[in-house]
Amino acid sequence: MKISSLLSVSSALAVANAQQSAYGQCGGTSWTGATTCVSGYYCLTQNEYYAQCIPASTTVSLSSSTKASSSTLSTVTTSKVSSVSTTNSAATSSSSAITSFAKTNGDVFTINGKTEYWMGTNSYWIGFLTNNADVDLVMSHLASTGLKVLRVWGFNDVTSTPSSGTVWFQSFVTGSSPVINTGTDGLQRLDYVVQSAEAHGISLIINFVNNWTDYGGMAAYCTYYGISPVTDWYTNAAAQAQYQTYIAAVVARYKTSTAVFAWELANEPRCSGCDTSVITTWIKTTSAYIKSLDSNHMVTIGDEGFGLTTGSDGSYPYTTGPGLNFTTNLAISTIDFGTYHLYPSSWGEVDSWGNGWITAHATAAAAIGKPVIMEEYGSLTHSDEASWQATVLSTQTAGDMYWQYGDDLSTGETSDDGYAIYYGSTEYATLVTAHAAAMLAKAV
Ligand SMILES: *[C@@H]1O[C@H](CO)[C@@H](O)[C@H](O)[C@H]1NC(C)=O
Ligand SMILES: CC(=O)N[C@H]1CO[C@H](CO)[C@@H](O)[C@@H]1O
Repeated sequence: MKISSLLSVSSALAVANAQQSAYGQCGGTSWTGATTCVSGYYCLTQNEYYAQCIPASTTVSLSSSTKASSSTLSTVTTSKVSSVSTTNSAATSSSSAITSFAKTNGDVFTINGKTEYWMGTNSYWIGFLTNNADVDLVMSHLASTGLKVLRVWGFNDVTSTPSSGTVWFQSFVTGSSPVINTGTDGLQRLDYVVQSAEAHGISLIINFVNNWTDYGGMAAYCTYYGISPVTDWYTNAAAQAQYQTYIAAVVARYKTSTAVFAWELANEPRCSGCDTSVITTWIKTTSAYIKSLDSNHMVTIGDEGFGLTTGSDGSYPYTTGPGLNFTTNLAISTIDFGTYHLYPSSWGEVDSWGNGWITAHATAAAAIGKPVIMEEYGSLTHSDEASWQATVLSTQTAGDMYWQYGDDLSTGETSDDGYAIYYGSTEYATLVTAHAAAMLAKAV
């Protein structure tokens, strides 16, 4: 998911003075209709093609209205207390600890010796928390929910060095060499995430760079090395050398950890307007490089699943316009499984369109003989997620991971871009706890 575009909303909020109805389109390339929203809604830019009117109070109301009751809150408080007492135990192994490396098994996975379908979720922010008890709280909630895999940002690139207390992993400061921060505000924060995941029996997908500018991304490299356009990042020797240096630094830290489910090349790599061979070559080179460093762990791409002939309805996401060919990339021998994302409203589609997208990827991956996961998915209204989950269950989809996990930490509620589902909320019970159980119950 792209996060920064969602943060730019507050400025849009100030100018909203009319007209598009709730959830209607309000902007995007070649959009000629209303660009402001009815009262109570604001125009959220989802991407260059699409902006949508969403409730102005999303952040506040989703988190408060979906919180079930004070009894829920007391549950949270109780678990928070108990998790504080487990802080020390994160270092030691518990009965839930994972003792073997995750692997593929045909078109499903074996995790900790068990071959099963699973549900997971995403938390881009967990490696940036500075309080160990908060990390443990999240991990204990994931474990008690029955969620198996958590995807986290393994990058945090900055272009100026933040003051102490702000977490960053790699800096690109003009006039200085790039710095990989292994200090207490650096990769030691990710170390704690891995340590806590190990203790709680949670598997991690860790990625290395962002397509988007949130937390630096490819743009941070491009500014530093003077690369333009940014799509040249994939082929620029200096950028790729530093990217591999960063990968080597992260992989070296967790190479032997059984909590790492897979390494992931990037969050949502795209190369709009490029021949698909650009990204395919980059995937081949990078995944082979990671395998040369670490043969224990699986490697995946982190792409959105664009460029698919199987099941195509001809709509933009099925085309190679964003620079990717899903089947060609999944067939690369050093890629263990496929990923795709699902945000119909960001892509100008209706939510029900998602069922075909899920089926198409399951069919395409089965033909290649590798597992596929729906790695991120979200609907601002949460109204069609249950039907997507039913499609996941009825197709050969090895796992699904909703975007994004929400919780109540020592610093307050975690961030909500409109998609968050909070631990303890009524939506959490139906869309997360119940679906996680259904995935684990599905016969392999
Ligand atoms: C991906 O590449 C394969 C092999 O060249 C081709 O058959 C398929 O049509 C391509 N997919 C798209 C969406 O162009
Ligand atoms: C580095 C790079 O190519 N970033 C891309 C991320 O995706 C958007 C949308 O397609 C592109 O505009 C960026 O160029």
